[in-house]
Amino acid sequence: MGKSITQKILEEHIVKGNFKSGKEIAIRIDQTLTQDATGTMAYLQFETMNVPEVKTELSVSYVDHNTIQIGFENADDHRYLQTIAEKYGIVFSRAGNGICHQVHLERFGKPGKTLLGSDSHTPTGGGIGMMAMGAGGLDVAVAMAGGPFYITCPKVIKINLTGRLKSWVAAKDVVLKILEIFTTKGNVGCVFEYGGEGVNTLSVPERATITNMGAECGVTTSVFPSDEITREFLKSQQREEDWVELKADGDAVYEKVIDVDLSEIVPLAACPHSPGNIKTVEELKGMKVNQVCVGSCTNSSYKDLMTIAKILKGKKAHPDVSFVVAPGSRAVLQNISKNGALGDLIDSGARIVESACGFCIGNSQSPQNDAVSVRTSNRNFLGRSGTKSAHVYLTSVESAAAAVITGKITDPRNMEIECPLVEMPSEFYTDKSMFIFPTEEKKGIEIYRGPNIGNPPSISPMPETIDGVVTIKTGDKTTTDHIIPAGSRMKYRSNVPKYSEFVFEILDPSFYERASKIRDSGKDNIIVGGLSYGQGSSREHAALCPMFLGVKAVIAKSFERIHTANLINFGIVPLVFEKDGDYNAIEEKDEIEILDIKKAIGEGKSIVVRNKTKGTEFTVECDVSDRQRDILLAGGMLACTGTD
Ligand code: MIC
Ligand code: SF4
Repeated sequence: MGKSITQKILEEHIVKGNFKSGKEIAIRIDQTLTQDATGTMAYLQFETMNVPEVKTELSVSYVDHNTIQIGFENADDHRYLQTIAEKYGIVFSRAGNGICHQVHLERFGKPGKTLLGSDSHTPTGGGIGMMAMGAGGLDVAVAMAGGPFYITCPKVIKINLTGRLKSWVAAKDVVLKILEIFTTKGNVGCVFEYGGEGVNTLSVPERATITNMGAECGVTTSVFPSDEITREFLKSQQREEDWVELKADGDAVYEKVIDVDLSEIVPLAACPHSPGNIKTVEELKGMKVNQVCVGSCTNSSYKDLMTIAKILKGKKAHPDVSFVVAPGSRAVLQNISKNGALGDLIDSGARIVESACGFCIGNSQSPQNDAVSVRTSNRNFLGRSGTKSAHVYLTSVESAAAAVITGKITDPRNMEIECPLVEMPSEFYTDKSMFIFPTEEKKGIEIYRGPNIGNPPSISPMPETIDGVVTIKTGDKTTTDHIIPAGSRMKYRSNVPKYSEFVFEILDPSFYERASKIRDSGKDNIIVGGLSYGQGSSREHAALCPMFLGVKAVIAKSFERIHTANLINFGIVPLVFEKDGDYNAIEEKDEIEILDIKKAIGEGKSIVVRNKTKGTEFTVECDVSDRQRDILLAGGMLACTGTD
């Protein structure tokens, strides 16, 4: 029986278990990446593992999220990260060098390798044929220390691409189409594997846009073959030696095959407040636009920036549109500066901002109240832009350019302009001077710890019975941005007690006070959620801060993969309603008792939950592996052995 690309890469890396979908497997990790906002906690945890240096083939620490804030916190954190990198043999990518995923694709990604990143958009590496997955910082720390990474062996779904994209339709529209088909929920435990003739029409950056935003579907990752196009890309980055061919066998077996004809796709947009809320740009046309932001790890490659520069050459941004461009990497910026395209962008009125996450995570460029903001990024969750009343529409660079010119949402096909053709250079200008590579002498460096760096939080073993209060009840698709906001609050990532003050801020600003009172009274806090709880980011703070506030369990209709792992790593029990309807019968402030939780975890049996306020009972399930059971019982991963 033939094998898929996914099976080939995973089998080569399996250290425990077999390739059998639905079963837990442990895999060896070749490369890791961290970014600053998740990195400080990951390295604090790594330090507790007492390993003299990282054991991976390559580990890179990027600074790209918190780069331009007021106050000492970020700068102190950067220094901590730099000294940690030097001490433990990690490559350090300095602030300004670019967004981790874009830079990793350009400089380090290798087909056939496994990559684990403390960022949910790590699957960007699937564009170059990697098995690239997002995880919480603690799981990445374990991988750096030489431990395996555990996943549920995925179901592989083939997305068979045929045809060719029409003018003005982009890779972003392809992934928005995929989001329309699969939505943002119900895809946990799957991998999207791309194949078919249409693959040959897409460049590596276009493939990376597609795998990047697969994260919004909740899949484990997405992957493309590694072919001649991949080889050309690596060659142009002066890395041809990193190329290997990677393709699925002709008779590979898939869970299901979905056909997508590229020639039928039209410009699309994800409407507020979910990346899965898809409409055609044509349907939205005429809506007045206040802001356009081009960039983020989804759409900030050389190809993207050349596309917008060519469209805007000789034109001006509409006077009512605030227009910013954030190149994905310093290399992209250097290349468009050397060929003159940067000048065309500046002439058009673009405000060139730093090569960093910036607007995407809401730590700059928050739009005006009630604004319509058109962005090329991947998430438009409520409040993520920093302005709760704003309406964020996610589109391709082409559709964003049309909005810049007209000041309205406009189908780019209706502009009377010729569609730009961007050739990928045969050789990119490269300059590694913003990386700090590890050397033997640097290993003796003293680690810098500013006052913003706390200690990893302490943990307590699982109680016999969870006896608590429903502190908050949320709806379907509760994202990690709802649970713990980023943006202006992100500078407290290394300071858990302070950051915890903002848990659920966007949904209920009184949560912190109420949860602290319940915890201090000796009771447990319990969260109730709907479908797909924990969508979005890999930020382990969405588990860590609730843990600090005494949250012991989350009862939901279903959970997302990375968040489930984070909850378990921090000793919070993820419980699933056996009957979805029981969700309706439970309310905020209800007093709840989960009896014999210690005994029931991992037995795969129904667990009885007593609602003392209502005088009712219902059942939930805790479907975890034996390994996860041990972690939960110990109160979290840090109490376990660490690396095996
Ligand atoms: C995001 O896009 O939400 C982030 C910010 O990159 C997160 C990581 C974080 O919260 O630090 C992610 O995608 O995992
Ligand atoms: Fe950065 Fe945005 Fe990409 Fe997250 S999604 S890594 S915040 S650019």
